Amino acid sequence: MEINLKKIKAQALKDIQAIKDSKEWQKIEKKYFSRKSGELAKLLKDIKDVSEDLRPKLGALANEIKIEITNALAQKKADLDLQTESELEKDFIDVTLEIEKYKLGHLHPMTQVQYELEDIFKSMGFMILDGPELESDYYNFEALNIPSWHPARDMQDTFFIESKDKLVLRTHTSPVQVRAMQKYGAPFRGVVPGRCFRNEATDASHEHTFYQMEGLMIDKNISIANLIAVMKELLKGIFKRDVEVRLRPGYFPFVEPGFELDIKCLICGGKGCSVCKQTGWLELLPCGMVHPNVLKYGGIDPDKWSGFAFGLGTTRLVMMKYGIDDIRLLQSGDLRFLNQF
Ligand code: FA5
Repeated sequence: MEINLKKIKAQALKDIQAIKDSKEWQKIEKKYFSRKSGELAKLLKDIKDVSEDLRPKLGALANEIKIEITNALAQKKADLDLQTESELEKDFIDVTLEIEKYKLGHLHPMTQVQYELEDIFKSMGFMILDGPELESDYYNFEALNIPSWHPARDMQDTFFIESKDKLVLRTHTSPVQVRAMQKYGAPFRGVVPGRCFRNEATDASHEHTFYQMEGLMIDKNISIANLIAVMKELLKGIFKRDVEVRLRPGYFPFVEPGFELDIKCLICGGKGCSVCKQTGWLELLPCGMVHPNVLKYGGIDPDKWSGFAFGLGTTRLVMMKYGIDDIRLLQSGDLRFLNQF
């Protein structure tokens, strides 16, 4: 038996040395270690039949040889950088498997409508302007003919910022009127899309943060007829159908005369609902002829030039365009709502 063990060892080491690839490696491993037919396994089984006095010596020798062959096999595997079938299976990557596709987002309905409005106004020769959201008290109120003592300040409940420069979160986009006049002078045509803030008790049509688009046109002999023509062009471009509007007098210290352009509520068709506060009409587009004082603040001579201005409530326009019955949905970040646009 001792001779047999030594023969197996010699043969095994020879076999192992001759291995060239993973297939051969596995064949040799099976030849010696297979539980049923492996040569070492068979011999180890036979040890239990030898006499008791020889058994410990032979057992120890068999174990030593087993370890030597195991080490030689492991060394060969490392030398050839081989992987067994089960290892290969573990590393297998199915490159044909479908991965989850990227879900492309889209523009928020507010942004979509803002871009549409910009296109409409660009086609009429208006430039697109920007202005600061954190605005000075001067541009937000003073330069718009609303001095600090004026009761009209109550019309727009404001977030004041504690600062020596008297800053406010702008309550409307109108401050850019005077900024634009100072920068570009007359004649001028421009719109200012942007975010505004008010200290509001929110409801179906009022948010603390909402969007407006200011419009300003200054030239020689500008009249209310020009104002109405531009408003009609704007509503036709956005709604792509006839919508009923009404013009009524409205008070804003920075226009004279001033108007409110209301749109018949498209949510209830004019019957009355929570969005139009049961009136059937929704205040959408305050406007008017620029007050001479405001032209002066902008450095423009009111005896030579005149102009109109408007402050479109873009968030409410979006509600009317898409039939949204609660303004708060627009800033909710709820994908079930947003994915509909
Ligand atoms: C103004 O803000 C004036 N600056 C508009 C203006 C500009 C008048 C130029 C004349 C000339 P008013 O406070 O009405 O006006 O707001 C204008 C529009 O903004 C409203 O018609 C409404 O559509 C929208 N709006 C006002 N407050 C809110 C609010 N809390 N939530 C949503 N939309 C609002």
